[in-house]
Amino acid sequence: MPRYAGPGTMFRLPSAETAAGLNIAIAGVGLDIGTSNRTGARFGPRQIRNESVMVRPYCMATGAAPFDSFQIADVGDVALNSFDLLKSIDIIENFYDDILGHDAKPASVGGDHTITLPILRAIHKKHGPVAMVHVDAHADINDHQFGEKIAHGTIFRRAIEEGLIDAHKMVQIGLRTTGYSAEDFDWSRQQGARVVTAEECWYKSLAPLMAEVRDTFGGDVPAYLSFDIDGLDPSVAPGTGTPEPGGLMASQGVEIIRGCFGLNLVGCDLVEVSPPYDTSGNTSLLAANLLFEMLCSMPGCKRAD
Ligand SMILES: [Mn+2]
Repeated sequence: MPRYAGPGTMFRLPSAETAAGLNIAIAGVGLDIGTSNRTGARFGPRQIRNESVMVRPYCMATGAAPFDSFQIADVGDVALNSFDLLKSIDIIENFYDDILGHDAKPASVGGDHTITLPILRAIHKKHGPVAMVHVDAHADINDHQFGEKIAHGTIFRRAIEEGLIDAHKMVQIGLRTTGYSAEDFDWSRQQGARVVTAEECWYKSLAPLMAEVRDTFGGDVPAYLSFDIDGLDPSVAPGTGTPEPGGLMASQGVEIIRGCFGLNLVGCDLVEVSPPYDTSGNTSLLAANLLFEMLCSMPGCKRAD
């Protein structure tokens, strides 16, 4: 598959030409022409790779050892057409068809949230509809943005309409601030999704919520974790295109990801890091650590006794 291999690899892992022989393929998708406001997420994969060099191989809290558990490599970045969103969507879907054709699970780094739609289209062909854990400040369920059906704020409506997600097994966590109408989050609820606003998360551990999610989803149904960094508060993750105040703490983001262990995760993504707005590098550093936690939550990841 055409790809761009940037400098360095995620977590200093081996680089691979394809996902052949891998359990998990880490891929970068530097798309940011689906954004409605500030761009820059195209630089996410390379900056998160840079900041990932200090991520060590063992999780001290859970004992998880993803690199002892799985064959994981960095398969590089999807070679996008930065002039054409719809062509890029098709290019991404083809890239993920190839990863999934090798029976590898994709762990993706965006890029803006538009990338999740073609990834889910590819996953649907292999696994059918997925259960969804969606962390975000926004529901991303607009019918259109500026008249466009595909953009970073419409993808979960498209994915539900296309049957890619089982909306009765969907939870959206961290939604908040201002909407285009007071009913903005209701469409998700009408489809059967559970909406957990940021206010419902304030001052709390999210471990009990995730225990409920595991009960609802079960351990067999294919599940997907889509983590928009803007679900977290701008005080911990300012480097993103559409920051919103009153978001989740970094520790709550970690709890959500750790709480996915026990689900049958078939893929995950971390999106919307925009390095030009990440002047300290800390948003990318946090993103690298969250991506590591996602690997730790993949089914079958070994834990120390
Ligand atoms: Mn989003």
